[in-house]
Amino acid sequence: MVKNKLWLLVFVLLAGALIWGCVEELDQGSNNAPMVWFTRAPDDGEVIFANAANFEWVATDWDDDLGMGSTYIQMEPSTVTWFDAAADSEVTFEHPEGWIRHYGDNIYQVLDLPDTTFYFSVRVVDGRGADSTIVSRFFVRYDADFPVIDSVHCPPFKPPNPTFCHTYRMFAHDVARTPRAATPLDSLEYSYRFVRPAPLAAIESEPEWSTENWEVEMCVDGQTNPGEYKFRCKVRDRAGNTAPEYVCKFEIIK
Ligand SMILES: [Ca+2]
Ligand SMILES: [Ca+2]
Repeated sequence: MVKNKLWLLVFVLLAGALIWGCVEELDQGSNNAPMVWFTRAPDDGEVIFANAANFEWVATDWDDDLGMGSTYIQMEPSTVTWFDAAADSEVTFEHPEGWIRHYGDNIYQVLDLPDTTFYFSVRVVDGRGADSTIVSRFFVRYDADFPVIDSVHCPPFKPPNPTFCHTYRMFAHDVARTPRAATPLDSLEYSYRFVRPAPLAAIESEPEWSTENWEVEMCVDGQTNPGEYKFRCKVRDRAGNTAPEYVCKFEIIK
């Protein structure tokens, strides 16, 4: 019992010392800077294929003095002049320059972004002047256009032999608002489906999308399985835009 009381006394003394220490620190003007982080924003160094970006952030402070504080945002660069090939004219993106006081909810949206590297910053200042800044650096490569399939190397509609192997090759290129936003040739992804007469099952690309899928060999035993064969293929860019399906077919009549 005496031992328990002793422990309680030690605990009370320690807790008291701790609280006293904290109070003293506050009296001496110690202040924690706010903690700020994005809950929605492009990841650092992320390439976005949209021409708009959305930001959302959380700010908190151990000292609970954000109520008297203020928030600022900054977009860099704030002015960009670029050539819009689709509109055949120069266009200027403009955002208010420098740190802008931001009121209300911790959300912000920027629209009509050109294909440039941007830095979006949020600076939160607490009621006693301590501040924290977070930055999202991202690359805009706006692309809403699907790639173009230039040609597919198909066998003739009436193959000379009923049994043969054929290598399908797909040739495509991408288009976008600016050349730098278009997907490079070697990054285009292809998918195919070779449909054969029943009871044969269709052969599908595996994985469904791959840069390797642009070339594939298919073998046909038309002696055993005559009928119509269809090769259906698709191509997509890195923004996920998919070209209309291209189909080539041939027929083996028994
Ligand atoms: Ca603080
Ligand atoms: Ca594209």
